[in-house]
Amino acid sequence: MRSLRLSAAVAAFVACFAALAGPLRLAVVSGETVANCSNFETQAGAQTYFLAAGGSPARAVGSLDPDRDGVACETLPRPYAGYATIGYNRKRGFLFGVATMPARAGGGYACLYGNAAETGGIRRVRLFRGSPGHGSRLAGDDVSPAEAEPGSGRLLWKLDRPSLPRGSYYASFEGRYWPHPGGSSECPAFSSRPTELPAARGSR
Ligand SMILES: [Ca+2]
Repeated sequence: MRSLRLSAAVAAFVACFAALAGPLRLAVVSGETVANCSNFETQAGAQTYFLAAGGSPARAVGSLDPDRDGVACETLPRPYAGYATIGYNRKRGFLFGVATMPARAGGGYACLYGNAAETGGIRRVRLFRGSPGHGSRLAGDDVSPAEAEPGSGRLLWKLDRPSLPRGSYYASFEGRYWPHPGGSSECPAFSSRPTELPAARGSR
């Protein structure tokens, strides 16, 4: 099992998302903090920690993602969050991305459907330039709906953008319709990690 130090940045990030993560218990072994799924009460809480710690299909972060699909602790209960990416096809001038959603223990995948308007609608994406909390939304950026692939548990989206300045961008998947006041959503909003994208041809 790999281990990692709980950096100040990760600790701050986890504190900010304490409501999502629920009580967090991380075992400390010889001064190092070990991440495993038993430390978390919800899948979304584990996913939040996983991303803050630099998790990806190439980095499992302790034992949070042994199957290396970028989704942490699929066996934990709701709420659920996925692993999202964003990219830019400079030659053809379009933004694109995919979100891998948690597999349910009983079969199928969590949170492929649902948006702020409809519980049964497909997830919607909004695109931002900058960093989360400080990003500016791209004009005309709604990709509604994203395409859900129930067989693979993925959400796909694509947006033509022939003009694009170089910069850091991220995709944010809208949370599902809140079922009742004060209730908890099974599918809260989640975002890709901000990713540096090249400028479009002829742009800077
Ligand atoms: Ca996984």
